[in-house]
Amino acid sequence: MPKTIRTSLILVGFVLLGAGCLRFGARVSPPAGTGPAPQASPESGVVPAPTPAVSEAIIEYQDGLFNPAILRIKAGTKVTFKNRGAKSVWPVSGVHPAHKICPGFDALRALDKGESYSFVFTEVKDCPFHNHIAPTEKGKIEVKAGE
Ligand SMILES: [Cu+2]
Repeated sequence: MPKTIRTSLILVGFVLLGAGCLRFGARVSPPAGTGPAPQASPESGVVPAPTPAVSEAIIEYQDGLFNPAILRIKAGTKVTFKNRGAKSVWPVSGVHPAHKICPGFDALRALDKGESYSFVFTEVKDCPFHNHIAPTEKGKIEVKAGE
């Protein structure tokens, strides 16, 4: 029965074609930028240069208080103010109302609950800060020389 044989061959052909597609599909590499960056394996003896650690510190604000109220950091540290409470906070450099001691350190608006503001302190100096919408709520960031 040549017709049956031909039909069988066609079916086998489709099956093989399908298997080939699956194998090919499994080998397709992810688009550039989505996978992990290639790294040298420890066996190769090539150790990738360590990326400089970005220092970060957090000051939480809740119910009129900054925690910590006094923070000592090294120059280059990123400080993030996080509002944990229902009351709004506007972190800004002292002294109210001029805010000129640490230029650029100003959230520029009030942060509601759950919002945050970050600033990188690069200059070695003391940066007193306050809540601009309640200027009696204060704290200080002491920026020391890095290593
Ligand atoms: Cu102010």
